[in-house]
Amino acid sequence: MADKERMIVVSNRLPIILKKRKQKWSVEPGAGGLVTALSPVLKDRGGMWIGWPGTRGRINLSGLRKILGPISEETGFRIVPILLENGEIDNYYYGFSNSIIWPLFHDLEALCRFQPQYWEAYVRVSDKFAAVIAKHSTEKDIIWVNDYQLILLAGSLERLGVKRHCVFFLHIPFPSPDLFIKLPWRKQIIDELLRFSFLCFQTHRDRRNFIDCARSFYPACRVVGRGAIVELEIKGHTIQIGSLPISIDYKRFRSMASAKEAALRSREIRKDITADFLVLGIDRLDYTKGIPEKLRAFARALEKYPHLQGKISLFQLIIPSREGVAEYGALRDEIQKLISEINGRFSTTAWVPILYRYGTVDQKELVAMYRAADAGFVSSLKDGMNLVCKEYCACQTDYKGVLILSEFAGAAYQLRSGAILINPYDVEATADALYYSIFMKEEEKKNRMRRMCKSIRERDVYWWVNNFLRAAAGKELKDFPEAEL
Ligand code: GDG
Repeated sequence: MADKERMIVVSNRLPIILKKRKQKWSVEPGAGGLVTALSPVLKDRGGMWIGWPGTRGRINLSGLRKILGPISEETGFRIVPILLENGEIDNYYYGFSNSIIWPLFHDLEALCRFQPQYWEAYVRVSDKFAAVIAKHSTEKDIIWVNDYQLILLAGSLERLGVKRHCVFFLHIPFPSPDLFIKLPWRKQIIDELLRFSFLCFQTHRDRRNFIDCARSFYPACRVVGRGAIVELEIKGHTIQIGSLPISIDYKRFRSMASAKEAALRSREIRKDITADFLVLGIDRLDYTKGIPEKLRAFARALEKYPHLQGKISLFQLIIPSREGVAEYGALRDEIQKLISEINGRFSTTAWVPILYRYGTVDQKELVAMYRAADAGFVSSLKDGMNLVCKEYCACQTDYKGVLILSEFAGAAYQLRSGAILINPYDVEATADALYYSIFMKEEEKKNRMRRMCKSIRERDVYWWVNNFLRAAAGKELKDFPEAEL
């Protein structure tokens, strides 16, 4: 494959923010790490991004295309929307994707709702995506499919009789065979994933789980090679299977955090907070993020080490997410109840233990918050990677911040030499980790943070995109210190 082949990125959601005000639609480019990393590649090779704009209800497709035109000029690549009917949103998106695959792949099978109509919609929407991709692409393009909502896409294209070079990245974990086996459509999912020529996971653990699951159906399959990319000989053909940790635009976060504006704003934040030590939690509202576990551990630290009372506060920002799924509403209520119980128990006239905000902030404010915090606290019960912890490190311009990180986040392996790793289910040990992070010597804090920053800087999101595309093209990886990953 030549370097400059066109790239078609496909993901459930388009990297744009669509808003409707007074019956009029407006659109802005999204600001996520994936779009920042892929934009230069898409501009360079040419190509497009295909996905759902996140809209519900009746919307005029030609009107939407008109407002997407100028945005495509701004981003430098075309944006092609796929509209979903209400039933498809309920059964494919909230149903199969977020009430089956999401909980199961995060080891929470008790939350799965194995409804047959969810599977039917999942197949139908994949076929719908395939028809649009077939129309907009040629055999020479590379089709980069992202994430768990679109596992069937290579198969949908094949069934349409359309030959395409399809590669896949899974942003979430892949479960072990014991859990995966519960899925009624387990064999279909394995067979469909095996249709991609390159399949890539966040960590070695996820890749090993996938290979173990594939082996349970095809015991004669064989893994050749070792390291970040291996070959899997299975069902009479060979596919490449990788493990490459996604990352952030380190330089961008670092330079934003180093700016005067961020310094001023972070000082303002600290002035408003009476505690000496500020712990920061930033999570999407999701039961996989271990937010109640984090709050309980924080409360336990206050109880176990009473001299921390008045000295330490947790600022917890929660980003609204999947408000259409019942579990998420219940989780929000549980979190709010816990916060009010903890604050009710410990607050004084001069100090509030947990400061809480439900909503989003702009990226400048986010960076100022990262910079202002003495510790970042990530307590995921399971997480594909977790970018928040990498962003927190990138914003520690003085290297003085401490990262408390769940060992169940994909990032734990890469950051293990600097983070304080915790098991979020272990409330006592997590409370002790908090205590330890407060009283850690400055020199140790700096050494740990320097090690993490080095690793994130060397393996940023550009490194990830380049190596993903090199592997997809069958080339050697670049700047890959095997020993460290
Ligand atoms: C999935 C996987 C994997 C958050 N609040 C605001 C805001 N954010 C941004 C953060 C960060 C992103 O959202 C969250 O990313 P995470 O990786 O932490 O988590 P998921 O959303 O669950 O992502 C995960 C990821 O995909 C990538 O593969 O790492 O494991 O679950 O970038 O900065 N951004 C702004 N305002 C906010 O209020 N601007």
